[in-house]
Parts: sequence; C-alpha cells; structure tokens
Amino acid sequence: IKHPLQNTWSLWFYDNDRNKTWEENLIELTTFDTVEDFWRLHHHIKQPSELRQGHDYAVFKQGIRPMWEDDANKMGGRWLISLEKKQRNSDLDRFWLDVVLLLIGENFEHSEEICGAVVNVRPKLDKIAVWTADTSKQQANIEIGRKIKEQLGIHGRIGFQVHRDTMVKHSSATKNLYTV
Ligand code: M7G
Repeated sequence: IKHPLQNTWSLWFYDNDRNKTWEENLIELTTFDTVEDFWRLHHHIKQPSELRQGHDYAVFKQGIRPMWEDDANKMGGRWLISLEKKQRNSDLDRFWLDVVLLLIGENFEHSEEICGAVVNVRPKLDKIAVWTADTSKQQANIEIGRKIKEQLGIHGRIGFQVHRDTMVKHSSATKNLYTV
C-alpha cells in the first residue's frame, strides 16, 4: 500500500529552446500523489546540479501552471533563495529536495497558501523559490519563509518578492515585501 500525499503534484521542466517562447518551453513531465511515487521519480531524474544551465524544474500543485499568469499565482509572490556558484555542488540538490519535501509533506501551518517551488539553474546565481498565492497574507507568508530558512539551515536573510514586481524588473533589482 502506498502512502498518499495530501495533494497531487506536477513536475515541470523548462527547456530553454531558443526557437520557442518561454511558455512553449514549459513541459509538464508527470504527476505524483504518493510518497513512494515521489521517491521513485526523484531517483529516476537528474538532480538540479546535473541540469544544463538555463534549465528549470518546478513542482506545483496539480492544476497550477508555474507561471505568474496562472490564476493561482497572479496575486502571489515568492520566497527566493539565491545560491552562489560554489553552492551548486554543496547545497543546490539538498536545498531543492528539502524544499520539495516541505511542500509535499504539507509541513506549513498555511500549506493552503503554497502554490509550488521552482529551481533555476543559471550561469551566475542558481535560484530556488517557493511560490505562494497571496502576497497580502503577511502572517502566512512569514511563517512559510521562516520554515524554509529553518529547514534549510540558512543563516542569512531571505526575501519575499511580489510576482507583479518581478514581472517588470530584473529579479536582482526587485524589492522585498517581507524578509526573514
Ligand atoms: P527566470 O527564468 O525566472 O530567471 O526569468 P532568470 O532571469 O534568472 O533566467 C527569465 C525570463 O523568463 C523572464 O524575464 C521572463 O521573460 C520569462 N519568465 C519567467 N517566468 C517565471 C515567467 C512567467 O511566469 N511568465 C512569463 N510569461 N514569462 C516568464
């Protein structure tokens, strides 16, 4: 007997093909809704550090596309963790696994505010982000941010950015609505 998760989750891959639009490059690879299926998938696919630069994974609740424009995300934002290049070997895969386990294990008081998580593998800074649904829910968002920091063992501060700001600015210039 498999152990069911509270939600069904989709794994997405971003392919970075120059001949396609950003949206066309997003591929929903599979869905999973049990602990066992998650681990089987995890062992079967490349780890983020093994992806080519420019590629992403996203894990979102089924029915939510990992884009700002989705109804579930359009009022939302993200807790952003930027990783220095040297952390790709030491932290990237571990952080990503821990974040995904936090999500699928519904380890937040306000799990209903969670939309999903993204990992961007990039030449400069790799990024991991947890996307939440409603930027106005301060208490819920801060609880989620604190939990992420605690789980990953991050000592520095992390910031929460509004998607509507990220959309119009380069991410490094986007101001934080919350920090923990
Ligand atoms: P990124 O891949 O999130 O980060 O955004 P990066 O700058 O480190 O590579 C790169 C570009 O992808 C953005 O400037 C947008 O053009 C596009 N893009 C990213 N996201 C998350 C979205 C989205 O949700 N919707 C749309 N339409 N474009 C996006």
